[in-house]
Amino acid sequence: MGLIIYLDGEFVEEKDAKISVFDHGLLYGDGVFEGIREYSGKIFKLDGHIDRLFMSAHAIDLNIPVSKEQIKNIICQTLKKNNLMDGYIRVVVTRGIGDLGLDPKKCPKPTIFVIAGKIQLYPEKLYNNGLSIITVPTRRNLSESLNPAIKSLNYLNNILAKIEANNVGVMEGLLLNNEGFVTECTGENIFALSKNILFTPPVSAGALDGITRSCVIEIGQNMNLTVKQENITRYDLYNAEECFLSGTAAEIIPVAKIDGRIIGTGKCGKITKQIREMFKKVVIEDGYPVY
Ligand code: PXG
Repeated sequence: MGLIIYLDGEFVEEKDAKISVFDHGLLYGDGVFEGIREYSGKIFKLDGHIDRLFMSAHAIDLNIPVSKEQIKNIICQTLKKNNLMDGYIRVVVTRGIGDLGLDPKKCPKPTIFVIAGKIQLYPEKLYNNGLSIITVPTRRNLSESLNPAIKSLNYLNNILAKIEANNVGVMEGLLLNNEGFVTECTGENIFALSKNILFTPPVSAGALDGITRSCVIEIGQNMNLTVKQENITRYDLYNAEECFLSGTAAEIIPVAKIDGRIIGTGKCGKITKQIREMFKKVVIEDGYPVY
């Protein structure tokens, strides 16, 4: 049996969870989404994710027709219906059904669906050995064009970067902005450690204000590291002692190689390992109870 999906007010079987070919989420990538994790029956940073969903929607002038409390409730119900204690939740709100033109005014009712399932982006051994990544030719969208702070359904910028990484046999691509500063990877934020300073690009460089990123910043500060959100270059990354990526699905994963340059020891760094362990503790301590 497949998953039970929430779709526009109903819970339906996976095979029946279908949306219209006239939905502008599909026709134009016009919509927003969130990826959220549940650990041991508790949802990690649920309020942060819901707030970001509403901010993304507001930024594209999309009015989500249910309240934050209602969405939280829908998410919990979806997890329960699928008997999930450790799940990955995808919440999607699209502009809804319109005509073949792109005008959102012609889409009266947003489509909402919630999928609760499982996710594993990277094989377990990479959490010790580290990822090999490359800088991709595609640049991050300009903030003035399509702000990367908006978690929209328009992920072609990221997908082009992923294709470029795939084409040379690595699993992740690093995107620079138009000025050549580091922004983020296709689905994770990036951190570098140098002389007890933890660096990550500012959101204004063209990065998502990642929930895991915020959590790592807090962990770093609690470990008495200096955390700086400032512009960094590829040179800074190549010469960092440690480097890792952060994201809801990937959690915290070390980077061993960038553009063929070995980073630090070429394995998971000591501080990265500590941050990862602290993160694992936080995710089971904190959280919104589902059951
Ligand atoms: N940057 C981007 C562009 C993301 O999409 C993150 C950073 C990490 O943010 P959070 O809030 O999760 O710490 C994301 C989120 C995938 C995939 O398949 C990744 C995301 C979303 C959907 C799919 O790699 N990452």
